[in-house]
Amino acid sequence: MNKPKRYTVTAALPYTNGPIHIGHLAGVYVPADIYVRYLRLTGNDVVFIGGSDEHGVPITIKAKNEGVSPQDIVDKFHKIIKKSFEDFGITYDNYSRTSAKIHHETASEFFTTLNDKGEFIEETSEQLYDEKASQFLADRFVTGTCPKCGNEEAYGDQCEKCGTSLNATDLINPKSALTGNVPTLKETKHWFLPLDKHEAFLREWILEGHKKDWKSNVYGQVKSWIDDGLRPRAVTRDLNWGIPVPAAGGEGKVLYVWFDAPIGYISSTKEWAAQEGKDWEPYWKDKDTKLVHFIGKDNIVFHCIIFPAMLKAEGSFILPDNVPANEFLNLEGNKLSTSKNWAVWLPEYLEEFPGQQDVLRYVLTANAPETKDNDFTWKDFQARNNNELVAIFGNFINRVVVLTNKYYQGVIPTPSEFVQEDKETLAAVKAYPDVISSSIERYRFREAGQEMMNLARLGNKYLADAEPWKVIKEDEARTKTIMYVALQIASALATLSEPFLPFTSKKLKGILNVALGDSEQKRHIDNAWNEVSSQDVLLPAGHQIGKAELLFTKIEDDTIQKQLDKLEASKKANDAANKKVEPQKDTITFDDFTKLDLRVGTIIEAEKMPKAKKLLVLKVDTGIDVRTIVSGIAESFTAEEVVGKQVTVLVNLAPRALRGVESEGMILMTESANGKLVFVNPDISSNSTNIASKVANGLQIS
Ligand code: B3M
Ligand code: ZN
Repeated sequence: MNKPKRYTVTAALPYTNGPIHIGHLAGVYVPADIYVRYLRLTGNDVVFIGGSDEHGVPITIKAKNEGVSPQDIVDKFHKIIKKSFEDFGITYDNYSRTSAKIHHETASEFFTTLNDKGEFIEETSEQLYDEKASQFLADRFVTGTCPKCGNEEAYGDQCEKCGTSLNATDLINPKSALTGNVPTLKETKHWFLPLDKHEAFLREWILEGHKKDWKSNVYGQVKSWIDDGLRPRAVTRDLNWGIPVPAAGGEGKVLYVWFDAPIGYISSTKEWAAQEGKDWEPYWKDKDTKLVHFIGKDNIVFHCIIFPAMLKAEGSFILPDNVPANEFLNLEGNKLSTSKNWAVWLPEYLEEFPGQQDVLRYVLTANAPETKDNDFTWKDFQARNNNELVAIFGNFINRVVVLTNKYYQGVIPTPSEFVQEDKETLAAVKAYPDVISSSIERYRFREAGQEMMNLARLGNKYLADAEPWKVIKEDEARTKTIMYVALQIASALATLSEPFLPFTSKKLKGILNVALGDSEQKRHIDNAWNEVSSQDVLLPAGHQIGKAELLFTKIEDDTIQKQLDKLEASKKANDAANKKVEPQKDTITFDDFTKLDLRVGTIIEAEKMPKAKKLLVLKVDTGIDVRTIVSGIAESFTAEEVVGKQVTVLVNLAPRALRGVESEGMILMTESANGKLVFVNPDISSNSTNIASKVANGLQIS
């Protein structure tokens, strides 16, 4: 498209069944906020839309478990989530909720329009039913094996492992999440959106039209979905929490959450426009509007296939220009998980790192899972804060402000002649707005954030090389020029850092005593960003700045250790909760037991079995002979570490061939209390004792 007239930017509506964590922030909300702040700073007409997704099965399950109503759950978490967004500077123009009246009306109307146009198929079919709970099972009410990838914990609407969107009846071995029952089939009527009917359009629009500009992870998922063949998809459910189906025969049924939730973007825009006295329609219907959806990778099919098919079927809406979905963020090497409490929750972060929202925003941007899943570690968080924010950005600003106050009582000095380095530095600063823009416009926020930091680096290096603190002793005129140049860089940073570090930018603008275009004055459209390139003077001589204040503070090791300890505690609690004790096997007789010939042996050689992950080939001195034993311990022990070990060997086990190697006996292993594989330790000095007989005499093998 040519330069858009306006932008409608949306960020996924979070399910309102818990607070949000760093994964949400990194994947969706920080990039979306960087994008809109940048658009505002470049003078664009942009509306940033969000809200809470308050329908859907997980909310009803949580309500049921806690013995409260779904409304209680969403009221509680809507407030918490909305506050987290405000706290972290996510500058929505409107944050609505799908339980709002305007949303119920908008979604009902949308459904009715499609229904009246004959865009649905009404069909009675057999659906999964839980006899015990007297309830149909769809979406998260049912789990089973994914027909595509074999994941045994796929849900009735989606497999989170391979991303495939499923119908509940597709699941192999379905099981009710409510009662654990195996569901039966029962007839019920539903409205289906015939996605197959829209296949040709989707193919042309995405596969041909957006091959180049959509991210390859997004394009790839969409392509494989379309190539697999699209099928009609039910857009109604037999539930009582949601938006009632506004059609004859719809009693007792509600709209499928993924039908109503994306319409939430439209309702939220309407709500905003009404408050602002604006017309919402151009933001959704004018072809010169650029619509961009920020989401996580598990939402791709809904935003790239189902919602566009709905919009197309309705007929009067524009389609997204881009859907820059991110991959997932992991935490210290493991998948973020609410149920395992493996997460950094935003309200908790704020309690433990008060006022340090920008540090988290910065680290999450630097590590954003843009092209692949990525890992958040507390050590990296500390390093990026101490080595980049404190040592580069903070240090540069602090030196500039302290010296300006010390030498000139905070008044920007008049420069004399610019030498080569000054000119080069000022020219380099002017290039930054375009460099950062180019990354942001291609949705490469990591790169953009690093370029912003490069500008701070440039400032830091300029000062370190020019050494005004030395020059002042012999050349006052030169010192003034140096400080003047450094102050221009500081001013450029105040503007260009805003999308990434909004709190810092604000503080810096306060210190520099400037009212530079600030994207939070949303209705004030100017072009502060481009002024960094177009204007020779950002801070004029004679301007009075304020006193120095620290922008960032060093994070100490013990602070980080506290966070690591917290995660360790989660892990322990989880392991304890998940520890399955195997039931006792059938009893054996004493005679059965004495048949076992157990000896203490010594491993004298060991090597890995080629092409077998688990197997080690051992030579064991049993006292009777030296024999070969193949043992499945290679995932817990290396060949080197087992050589010389004393082990307990069952020597009269019938030999058998494993991968072509004859194994004559078995090494006894067991699991320690923390689930690690350990040798049954003979702990007996004399070699080749018949342990079975000792045990029979009351001696324990530990
Ligand atoms: N609530 C899923 C999620 O939170 C869903 C997004 C809706 S966006 C319209 O991941
Ligand atoms: Zn799967």
